[in-house]
Amino acid sequence: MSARWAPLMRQALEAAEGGRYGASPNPMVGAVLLSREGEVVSVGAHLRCGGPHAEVAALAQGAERAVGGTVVVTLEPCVPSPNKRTPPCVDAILAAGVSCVVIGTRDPNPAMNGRGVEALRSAGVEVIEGVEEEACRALNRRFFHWIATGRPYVTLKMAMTMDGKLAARGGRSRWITSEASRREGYAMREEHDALLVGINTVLTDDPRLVRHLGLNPDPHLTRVVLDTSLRTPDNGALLETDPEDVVVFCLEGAPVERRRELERRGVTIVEVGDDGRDRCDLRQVLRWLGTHEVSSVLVEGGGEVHWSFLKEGLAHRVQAFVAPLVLGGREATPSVGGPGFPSPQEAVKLRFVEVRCLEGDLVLSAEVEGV
Ligand code: AOF
Ligand code: ZN
Repeated sequence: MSARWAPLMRQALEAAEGGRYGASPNPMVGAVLLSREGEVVSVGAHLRCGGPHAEVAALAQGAERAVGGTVVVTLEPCVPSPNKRTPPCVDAILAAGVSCVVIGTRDPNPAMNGRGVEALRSAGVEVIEGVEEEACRALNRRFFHWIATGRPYVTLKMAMTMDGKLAARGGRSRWITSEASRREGYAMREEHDALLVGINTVLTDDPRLVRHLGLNPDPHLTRVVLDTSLRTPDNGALLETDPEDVVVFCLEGAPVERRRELERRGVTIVEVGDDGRDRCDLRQVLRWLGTHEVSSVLVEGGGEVHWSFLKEGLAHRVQAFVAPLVLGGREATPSVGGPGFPSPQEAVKLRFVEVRCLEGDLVLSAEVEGV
């Protein structure tokens, strides 16, 4: 039974990719509409948060052939809920006279979870569930995590030498990896809701942290700095463009006049508790971001920040761009700093999910185990 639907679900999954850069914090969703005779009528995707959902996009292109037809969709169709931006898909499916809906996975959003399936069945629509379920869940790993925990999914991005250094003694890091690696790193920015760095990175690199590839229809990107005592300079590159997209987390007792100055520039300052080591409590940071529609965060260093996320079990994925260089040096910046773990048994365990060559560099992607 499911064998018949699997290729169509894969087609819907492919269509869902259209939302990779624009759908967030909504999930990526794809849908295929089949006529009563089983022919593919149209394909739709949820391309942009606030735009039409995948099912609605597919129906809009072939409503006249939808009667008695089938919708194959990667995620359970949505039902009415108070905070929604668009009309519910279940209503559109019923209005179109579709008689069967094939679903990849249920929507973990508590406003939906199972209600879409129930609403369709009680209206007499046949519902087939669980086709290519694993792939449909994997597609929206970040959304699933955010909806379930209220905290964003965290990816650490590191550009390092083969001996694991982010910068040479003295702090110089431009450029370790190839242009292709850097471009791929910029593309990662376009598919995350926020970028995060530590104050040391701001002070050493003076980064702009902007999106400039134009892949995401929304040029605005929340840029986050962990800055316990508000040392973020107000004449740096970070505040040159869209300072109102910048959020700086600090500790209680940070200088009031610095706070006023940054707020005057439009920066949001959020005070959080300390983590016991005079650093910002990352759980509070992530909770704040999660409640402000940030479903995914790309952490771009430095080494101390990477350590904090890994040590606290708050990083989910690590992506390393490894250049064929050796910097060496006891004082060079390690990709992960902090005091380190005392033994390999206590180390953070990863699982490699991809290894690639990219213009002379290696790209290593790993998932953190047990988070
Ligand atoms: C679907 N098809 O293509 C998507 C769904 O604010 P709204 O109206 O865009 O609704 C957002 C919620 O709808 C989102 O949190 C998720 O539960 C669901 N996403 N559902 O039937 C789609 N993107
Ligand atoms: Zn919907």
